[in-house]
Amino acid sequence: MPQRLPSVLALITLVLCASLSQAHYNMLLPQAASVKRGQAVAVIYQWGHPYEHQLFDTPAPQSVRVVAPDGKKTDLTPTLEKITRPGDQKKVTAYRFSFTPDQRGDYLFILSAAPIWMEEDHEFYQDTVKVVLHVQAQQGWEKPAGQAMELVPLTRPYGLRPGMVFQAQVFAETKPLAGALVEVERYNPAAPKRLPPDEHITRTARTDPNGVVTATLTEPGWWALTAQRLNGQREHLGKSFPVRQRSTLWVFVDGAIRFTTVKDAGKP
Ligand SMILES: [Cu+2]
Repeated sequence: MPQRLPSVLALITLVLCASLSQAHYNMLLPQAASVKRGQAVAVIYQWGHPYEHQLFDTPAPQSVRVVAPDGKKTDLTPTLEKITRPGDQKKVTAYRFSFTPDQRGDYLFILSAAPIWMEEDHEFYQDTVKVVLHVQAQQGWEKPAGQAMELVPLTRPYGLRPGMVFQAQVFAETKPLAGALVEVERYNPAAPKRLPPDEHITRTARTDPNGVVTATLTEPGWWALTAQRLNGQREHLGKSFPVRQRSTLWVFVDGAIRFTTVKDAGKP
C-alpha cells in the first residue's frame, strides 16, 4: 500500500521533532565566573540543549550590554564576533565577545535574543539571558539590570558549593511574577555519553507568591534558571501565534576550591 507511506513518514518526523523540541536555551557563558580587574574574559553565546551539549545554529542576537559595578551601561553589540562551534553533525554558528573589566565589583551581562519561531510548538520565543561576572569586590550582583522579565538573585550567584540552595526573584515589568514556571538545567561542557531520564535533565519549579524561585544546585558547573510566561502574540505566515517570554540567569557552582596557605598559621 504505497499511499500509506507519506503518513508513516509524517509520524516519524513528528516523533523526532518532539524529542528535539525540549529545552532549547540561550547559553551566555564567560570562560571564567570571576576574574581580576584588567583581566580579559571571553564570553560565548550559543543556542541549544545545555545538558546534552547539543548545539544548533545561533541566530544573531539583537543586543548585548553590560552594567558595570558603578551602574554605567555599555552596549557591547558591536564587539560581537561570529564563530563556529562543533555541533552534532556539522559545525554550528555561535557568537563571542571579549571584555576587560576596569573596576572591582560585579558586572552584569544582558543579551537580548532575536524572536525565534519554534516550529514544533507553534509559538515564538522572546528571550533574554543574564550572567554575572565577579571582579574581586562583592557588590552589584543583587541589582536589577532593567530587563522586561528578569531573575534578580537573592543568593549571591558565585562562590557557591555543590548542594547549596539558590534563590532569585522573578520580575515581569518590575512586578514580582507569582506562580511562574522556572526550568533549571546544568550545562555540560562536552556531550555526555549517557543521559538520565528527562526529569533529571531539566528540573522545574514554580515561583512563590512573591515571585521567588528556590533551587538546589547539586553539582559544580554552570546552571541555567529560566523563567517563562506567555506574553502577547506575533505574526507568522499571516497568522497570529503566542509569544513565550523567557528569561535565563546563569549561575556558577565551584568544583575544586583553590586554598591559599596562611603563612603565620600555628604561630603563637
Ligand atoms: Cu530544544
